[in-house]
Amino acid sequence: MQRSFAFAAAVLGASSIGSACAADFDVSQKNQAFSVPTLTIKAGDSVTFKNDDKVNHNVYSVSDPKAFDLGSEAPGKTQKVVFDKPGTVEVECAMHDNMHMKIVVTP
Ligand SMILES: [Cu+2]
Repeated sequence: MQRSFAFAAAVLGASSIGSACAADFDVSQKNQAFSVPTLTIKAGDSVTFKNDDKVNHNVYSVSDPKAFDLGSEAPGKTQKVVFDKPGTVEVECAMHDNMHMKIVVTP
């Protein structure tokens, strides 16, 4: 067990070490705001972004540890993003300038 894990980690790289005990966190968008201003997670964890609003949102980030763009997301939709590198990820919405949150990814 121990040996096969070490082997897999060596072959697949650092991101697989994180995902071996990865957690998933929920962040929703409601009333044109993110449900939390800041979220601290570990490398390898994922965040499921849910549009709990009556309007579309377009969640994205241009931050170095994890740049992503979920595109225009309709009410009720969810999308999961894996954060495999440590660092601070500033998350925004392309449609609403006031929407902003921070995801701190620890090693
Ligand atoms: Cu929005």
